[in-house]
Amino acid sequence: MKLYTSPRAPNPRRVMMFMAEKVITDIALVTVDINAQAHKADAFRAINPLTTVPVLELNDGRVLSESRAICTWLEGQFPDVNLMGVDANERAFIEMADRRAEWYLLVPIAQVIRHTHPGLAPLEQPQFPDYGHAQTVKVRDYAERFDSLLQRQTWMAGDRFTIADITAFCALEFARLMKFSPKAEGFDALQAWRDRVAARPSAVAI
Ligand SMILES: N[C@@H](CCC(=O)N[C@@H](CS)C(=O)NCC(=O)O)C(=O)O
Repeated sequence: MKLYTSPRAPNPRRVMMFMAEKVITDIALVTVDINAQAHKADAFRAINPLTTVPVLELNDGRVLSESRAICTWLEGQFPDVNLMGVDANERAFIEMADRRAEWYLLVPIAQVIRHTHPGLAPLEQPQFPDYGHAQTVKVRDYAERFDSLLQRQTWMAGDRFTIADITAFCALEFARLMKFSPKAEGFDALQAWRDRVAARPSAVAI
């Protein structure tokens, strides 16, 4: 198996952190330099026509190219250290938390950075800085709601660490590029949660 990944990019990081939590070490890592547009080359297009990372190539040649789908597959193959729920009841609530982290943190953060950061210009053409700055308001608004949630519970999906914490953490790490800090915003519960996640060994997996 091969995981096509790219250092510092938030979606590959989600999968790398998920693998680190499960201590999966026997998947070969192939670095794709998206800043150098390696993902737009014919060789990579043949693997993933959507030209995004991460991509997991299975031993039978099939390819998974959505972070959550990759994690679902890994969860099935490496069930120890459950991160996605032990039954349909828990899976539904963890999926809800994970999709909220993705849609209300990672996506708006990515939109801000992709449309305002010069370093992302090679990937986002044309950039619309006004649109990007407008998304900053949404990031703050959603972050405040996550802060409220974390005043009532320890982890994104409730009382244990799950994939939802990985998605939200990778989103907030990426948000450093837009100089967003929960602490500076006064979101103390979100900051304390972020620090809890950052203390895990998997948090260094990029
Ligand atoms: N929905 C996809 C999103 C993948 C994605 O957008 N990956 C980014 C890196 S974080 C990428 O490959 N960007 C390349 C580009 O924008 O050209 C997933 O969850 O895997």
